[in-house]
Amino acid sequence: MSRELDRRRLLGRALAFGAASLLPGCDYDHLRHPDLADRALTAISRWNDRVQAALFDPRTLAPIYPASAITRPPRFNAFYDENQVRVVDGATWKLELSGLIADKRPWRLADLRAAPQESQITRLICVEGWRVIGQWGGVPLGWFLRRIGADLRARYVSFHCADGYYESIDMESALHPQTILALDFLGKPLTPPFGFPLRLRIPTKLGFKNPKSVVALGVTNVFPGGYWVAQGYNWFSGS
Ligand SMILES: Nc1nc2c(c(=O)[nH]1)N[C@H]1C(S)=C(S)[C@@H](COP(=O)(O)O)O[C@H]1N2
Ligand SMILES: [Mo]
Repeated sequence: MSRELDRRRLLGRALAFGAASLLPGCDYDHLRHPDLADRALTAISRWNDRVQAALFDPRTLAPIYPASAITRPPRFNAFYDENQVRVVDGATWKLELSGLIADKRPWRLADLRAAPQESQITRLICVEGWRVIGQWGGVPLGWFLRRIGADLRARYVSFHCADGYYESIDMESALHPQTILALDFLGKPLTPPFGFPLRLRIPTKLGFKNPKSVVALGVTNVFPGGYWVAQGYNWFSGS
């Protein structure tokens, strides 16, 4: 068995194990001992995070697709309905910076537009059981973190959104070449439902780790968690 296959099998098992801890409505003993079971499952999930982080190879690229494979129309998802999306004003919007960063001056949209841009046609997978292929363009997060003098040895990069959503990723995934601060979808500025003016686009992780309408970015060694992680989803959530 090749090293790559070996890695994939192990990863598959780690993911399956993680997924099993999320099965809803099962008549397990944990229904009678919710606290104990919750703590055990959280411990398993955190162990799972460590296994996934150890298996993550920052050189492995997520699959890329031809333009003909793009899903039209795109599919919206959030913890509310599309007609409840709050519209961010691009003219006054700022990306606030905090934590282990040398230059914490906020970035405006024009500053980000002037930075190097990357475009990718990749797949977004939602834990609800659907997937879409889209084309996102924007500033590589690794470039951005270096530019602001982020401590690249820190463990986490966190994101806060206009709608109160929040997420965080490990530094290695943040520095992955396909991880971008996306400004564009199909070559045009993101629309409000899909994360205007800026969303994280990280094709090596599940959909919920792609926060939309980001307003603040932090670099930290203190585990920041995330909206769905707080509901019991696995944090690393590679895809
Ligand atoms: N701000 C914000 N970002 C978010 C969410 C959210 O509720 N609010 N939902 C996440 C989930 S669960 C998914 S699957 C993707 C969906 O992205 P899409 O609307 O581009 O398909 O956005 C993620 N980012
Ligand atoms: Mo999702």
